[in-house]
Amino acid sequence: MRIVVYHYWWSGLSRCSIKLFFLEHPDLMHAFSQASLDELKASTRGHETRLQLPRYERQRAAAGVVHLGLGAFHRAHQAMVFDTLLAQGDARWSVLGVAMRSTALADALEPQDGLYTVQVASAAGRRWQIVGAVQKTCVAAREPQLVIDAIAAPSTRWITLTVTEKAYGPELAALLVKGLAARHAAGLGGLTLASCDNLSGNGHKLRQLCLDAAQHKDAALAAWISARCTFPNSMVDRIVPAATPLHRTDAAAVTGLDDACALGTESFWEWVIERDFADPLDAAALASAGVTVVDDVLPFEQAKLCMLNGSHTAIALMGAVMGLPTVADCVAQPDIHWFVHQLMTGVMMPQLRRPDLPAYRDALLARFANPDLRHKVHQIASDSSLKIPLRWLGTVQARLASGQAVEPLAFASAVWLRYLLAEDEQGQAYAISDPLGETLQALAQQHRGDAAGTVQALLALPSVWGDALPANPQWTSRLNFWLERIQSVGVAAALSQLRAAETTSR
Ligand code: CS2
Repeated sequence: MRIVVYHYWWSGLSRCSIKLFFLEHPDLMHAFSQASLDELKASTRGHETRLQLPRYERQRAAAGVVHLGLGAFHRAHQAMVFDTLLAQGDARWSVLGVAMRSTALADALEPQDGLYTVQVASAAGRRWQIVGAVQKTCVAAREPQLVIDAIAAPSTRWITLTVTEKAYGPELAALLVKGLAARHAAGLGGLTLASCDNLSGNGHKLRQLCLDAAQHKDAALAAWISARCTFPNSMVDRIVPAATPLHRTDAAAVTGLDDACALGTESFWEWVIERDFADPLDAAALASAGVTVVDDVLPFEQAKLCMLNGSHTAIALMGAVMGLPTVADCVAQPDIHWFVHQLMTGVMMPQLRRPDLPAYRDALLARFANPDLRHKVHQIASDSSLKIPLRWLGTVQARLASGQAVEPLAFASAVWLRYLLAEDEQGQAYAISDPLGETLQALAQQHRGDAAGTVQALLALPSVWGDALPANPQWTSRLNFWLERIQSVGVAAALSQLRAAETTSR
């Protein structure tokens, strides 16, 4: 079958026709597993141009990495770095992928022997890669002892985490500390615990969380963690939208295999991590796979959190309210493109230290415009009550402290308040996925149509705004102003007004 596909491909038949062929003949599509990968390797040897396969011997050694938070991002980012290291012959980097709660992905990967296909799309075209780094999967909520045993296994050297902002709490700490306690009791060496979540000082936060929990349990354990385990701060970057059925049919058209876990991403990726490893030799290993190892990650982390994630949140909220489905649809609107360029150039860049910020900004704008990603605004808008403080509010506070205007971010914050009505400007309802969702939505509904009342009620949430902002008259009056404009004329017209005002004031 695969030979037939390759023949079609080379003979100029479009992927689209091959996709249709598979849709008509699903029975001819092979299930995906190590055995079918081996067949594919044999039939394509020497002919890989747009399809890259894991040609190393998989499952030779026990997993060296326990990853918490198995999802699309890990599979298209850290797991692909580990795949490169495995392909270089370093067998220590295969992964036990732990989903924290949801069982679907872990259970779909298991019969596929952990294998999945990633479509990498850029202006230069598309390519596909089958990733072999994930050796096994499990679910922490269902099999906690498996995770604890894996953390305490002699082969384990690293724990990586993509558990999202909201998971940095007692439950995560308890799981990690149980595993580390078992490791300590077994007399094994320490680990590198690398948080890959979009938090500032993510390593420091994780370290504090673990040490606080360990201290409660056993002071000797806390001392061992502090002395033997490391928690490097890091910045991770790659845009990885949630997988859709289209990724599955696209991948099948190329591989002839039915991959229930296929996903897509962009060609850009970055992992900048502090030189702080339980095994110092890991710095060279990671660097050989394209990771940037630095002494201070802060300039990279702040630039990414503000310029990429901060813009993302603003774009997503505007798009959600205006009824624009994807990030690319949003930045194709000239006023939204202007807003993002202005937010980065005029507001964020002056306070950032990453080298060559204008080039970084231009690359970000091009990445946002990538039409192949189909990155849904509602995916990014989820958990905004946790993302806004990390992505926007440091900048707002710095600007208020130096007497500067807060305009672009006051506008974006007003859009968030409008977003909380859970209905776009065409009257289409949407779900708000946020730990504070019910409270936020109830407050927005209660004050519907009353800008000042909405601002007052929603600013009274210290977990989002802290204590100083709600009491700042400049901040509250600009929020009132923009929410009133958005309510009266809609986001697009209010945005044109902002653009006209900012252009004349310069
Ligand atoms: C996004 C991030 O969903 C979101 O909040 O801003 O997932 C973003 O795509 C990644 O951080 C890119 O590296």
